[in-house]
Amino acid sequence: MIVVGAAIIADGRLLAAQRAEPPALAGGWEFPGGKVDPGESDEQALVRECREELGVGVVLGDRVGGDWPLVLGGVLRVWTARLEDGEPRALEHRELRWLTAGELHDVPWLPGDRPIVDLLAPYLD
Ligand code: 9L3
Ligand code: MG
Repeated sequence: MIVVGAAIIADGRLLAAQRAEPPALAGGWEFPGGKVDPGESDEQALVRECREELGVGVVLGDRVGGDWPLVLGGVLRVWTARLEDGEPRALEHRELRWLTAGELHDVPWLPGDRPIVDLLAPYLD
């Protein structure tokens, strides 16, 4: 399973999203995104997921690292992103937070997402 996630950055802050489900992951924080569907590119899937989950259009930037293993199986692929239209809303998440560089570890990231967070500090200057 390939899962894609967006590190959305605006005004020097990173968007973190708190999962609402499944019970094993609820309460953990993640890069918004989801599974790549058959016939979709990774990038197409990520743009679609940001529209579905947050109600925004995004423009993708750099790939952040490679294939990051997920605890429940599969790999996570992450891109930086900037907002093209709309303001993110928690349409499927429990809560959203914009984190400054100094706040990056103030939320309990999902284990699969946590190692990626440190690679984003240079983008928040
Ligand atoms: N997952 C982990 N970190 C992320 C995302 C977007 C997803 N940043 C995990 C949680 C689920 C699986 O990948 O087990 C599929 O995600 P989704 O389609 O339920 O969002
Ligand atoms: Mg999702």
